[in-house]
Amino acid sequence: MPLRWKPGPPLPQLLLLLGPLGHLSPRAPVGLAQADAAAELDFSTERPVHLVSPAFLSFTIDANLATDPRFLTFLGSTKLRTLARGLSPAYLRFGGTKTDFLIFDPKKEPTFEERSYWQSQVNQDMCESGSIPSDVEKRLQLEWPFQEQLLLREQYQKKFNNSTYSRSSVDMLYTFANCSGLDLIFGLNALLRTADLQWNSSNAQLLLDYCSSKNYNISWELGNEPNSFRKKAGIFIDGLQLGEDFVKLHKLLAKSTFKTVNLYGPDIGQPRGKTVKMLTSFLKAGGEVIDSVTWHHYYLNGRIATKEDFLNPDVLDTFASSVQKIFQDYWLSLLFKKLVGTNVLRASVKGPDSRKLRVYLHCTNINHPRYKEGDLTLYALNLHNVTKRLQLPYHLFDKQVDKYLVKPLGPDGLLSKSVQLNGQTLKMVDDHTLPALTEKPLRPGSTLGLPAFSYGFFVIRNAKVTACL
Ligand SMILES: *[C@@H]1O[C@H](CO)[C@@H](O)[C@H](O)[C@H]1NC(C)=O
Ligand SMILES: *[C@@H]1O[C@H](CO)[C@@H](O)[C@H](O)[C@H]1NC(C)=O
Ligand SMILES: *[C@@H]1O[C@H](CO)[C@@H](O)[C@H](O)[C@H]1NC(C)=O
Ligand SMILES: CC(=O)N[C@H]1CO[C@H](CO)[C@@H](O)[C@@H]1O
Repeated sequence: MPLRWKPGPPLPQLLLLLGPLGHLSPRAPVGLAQADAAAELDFSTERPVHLVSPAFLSFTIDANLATDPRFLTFLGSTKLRTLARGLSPAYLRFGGTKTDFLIFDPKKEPTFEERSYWQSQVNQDMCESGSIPSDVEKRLQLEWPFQEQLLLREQYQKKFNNSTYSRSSVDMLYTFANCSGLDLIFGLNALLRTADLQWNSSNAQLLLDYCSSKNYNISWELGNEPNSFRKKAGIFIDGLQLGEDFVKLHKLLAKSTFKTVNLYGPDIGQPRGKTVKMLTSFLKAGGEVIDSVTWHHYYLNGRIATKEDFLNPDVLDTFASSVQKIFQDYWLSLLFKKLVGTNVLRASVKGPDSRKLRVYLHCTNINHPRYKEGDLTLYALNLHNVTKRLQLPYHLFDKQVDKYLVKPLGPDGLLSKSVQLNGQTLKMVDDHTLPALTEKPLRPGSTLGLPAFSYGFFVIRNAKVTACL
């Protein structure tokens, strides 16, 4: 199954991207004023249409965090690890534009910040004891906005400088992944080239040797959005060449302790036009050696979003940076992980509301203690600017349904820094503890109300759906 990085479950991002346009007033009456009838749902639950990986909804740490490796020390934060652990099982991809501008330097010394992190390890258990000394963390946090400016400037000017990272940086990243229950995927620099434009693998070899010596189980990629290498670095690499480079990397892996790890690629940008041609020729030369085809999908230009949503690019640009800052799509992702199982079923909305009322149906994740085999999880996004109601198919009409409705808190609407679940604000209990995600049981026979621009999960209990047994 192909891995698709950006979307995870597609909707958390989408909800955020609607931000500047949707105004959800928390005090508005929840739709009962609307006279229109509930939209009828149509489920086909005879058999799953797809099986997704339990790691569906995975995430990336942008490789630009290593531009100045001092900031990798953030990965020692207990709070961040607790948040990340909540989303396990998942892949953690370390990648992005900077992938092709990072060089491993095994002789480089750890930074002061990294050293103070490792020194804080008082006992043998890497995952229990470590955390950044708080003065170091505070100082890095103060300095981060300047670093962010620098990174944004690089992106804006499309001029990327090479940076080096040390063994300590690799340890930092691996420890974060391992202690958070995540499978690390590391993107190798594909812009290191010989005079005749073949991939120069010598730096990758150094990194593989180091990771082998530490017994690190890592999967690999080579390059990020190679279709725009010309724009980023003035070098054009065609699909065939890139395919051959992957074959070379595959050989290096086969010779190392990494025989069983995975290789993913080619991480092209939006698959259209010339980029599709590149993918086709890449697959001819390198298709045999990769475990999954990867490409990047951006909701910013999404097909699902309506024209009106994306009319103003300026708004979207500012919004993208806000999204980076807030990280609130986290809670949706957490709900998704806890409630949604791997079997995908077909669901649709009957009638004219269907395009803007997006519904998805899965078997429920039965790792959740409240639910059992045969239960269904419906999740739905209302893109309408008024409340909509959904009506379950007739045969499920009398089932008990648990609602998990997610709404932003306060006047900032979808840009709010806080999220409410069923009216309760979600926040960490302490650095080690995520809040309980408490359901609201609905009366059997109720319609499922979704306020304007809101997102809801509905677990249909005792549905006894055979495909989920
Ligand atoms: C590959 O890169 C290394 C390190 O920069 C360099 O020493 C070596 O000569 C390069 N090999 C080729 C064939 O260009
Ligand atoms: C390495 O990680 C992969 C998941 O990415 C897993 O399937 C595999 O079993 C692991 N190998 C070892 C030797 O732990
Ligand atoms: C809701 O959207 C419709 C078009 O879909 C528009 O005519 C109407 O003015 C909008 N109402 C509000 C309150 O934004
Ligand atoms: C190097 C490595 O894989 N370290 C640890 C990662 O985490 C698992 C359990 O969570 C350990 O068994 C590994 O030793």
